[in-house]
Amino acid sequence: MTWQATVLTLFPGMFPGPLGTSLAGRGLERGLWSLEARDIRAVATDRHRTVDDTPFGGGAGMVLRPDVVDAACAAAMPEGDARPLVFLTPRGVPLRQKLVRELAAGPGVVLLCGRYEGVDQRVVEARGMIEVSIGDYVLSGGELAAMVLLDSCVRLIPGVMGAAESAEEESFASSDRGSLLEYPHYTRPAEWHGLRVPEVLLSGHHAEVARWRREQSEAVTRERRPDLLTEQGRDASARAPLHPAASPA
Ligand code: 6GU
Repeated sequence: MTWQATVLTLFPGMFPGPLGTSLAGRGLERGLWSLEARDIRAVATDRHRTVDDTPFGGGAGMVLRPDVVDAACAAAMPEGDARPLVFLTPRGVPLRQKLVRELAAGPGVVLLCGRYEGVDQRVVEARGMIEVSIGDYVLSGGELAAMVLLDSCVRLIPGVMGAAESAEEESFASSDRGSLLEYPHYTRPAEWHGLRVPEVLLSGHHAEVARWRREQSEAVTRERRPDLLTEQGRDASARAPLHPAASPA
């Protein structure tokens, strides 16, 4: 019944971290979801608890060994565990609200956090891992990305969000890439340092407010995220080749 998150990491002390506070933390305390951070190093068998080795073919950095990662997965997932296994890596498919909704609707997730240069690709494929990235920038490990993914899922679990916070109306809410960025928000005072709140919001004309907000949403989306307005942009991740080098020019 409880949505179960297991994180496989070399730095279990990073969890729950920020997920232990705010909405997610309250949901955790109330048993609406669970979080287990497991140390990958705990399954290493040799004297030095080795988890990584140098990359075949040469190059910088270290690669997590497939036997160690496989043992960590096996130890974390009981026989018949139906939870998807997600590997956080900048090589992954971009995280979108559609995937977040799908993961949140299931039994939970097992998250593998990469460190060093990466994880041996054989265990990634043998375990059928979904490779996910949270954006086009490089983090020093998958742990912060795992927290981002978990936060985005947990807020969709029934009961986690209070009445005050609505999961609806927000940017990407209705159909993720088919939606618009949010309109700007204002509260009291109506004048601050000589700056007035847009008069239409004080008018009490609900239809005009709705129209102004829609126009603002369209304008900011056109300015910042024109890709969200075109079918091409919406479908870009679906059509993105898994192996760019092999795609036609
Ligand atoms: Cl999932 N991991 C790392 N290390 N860097 C990232 C990322 C993930 N997503 C964006 N950058």
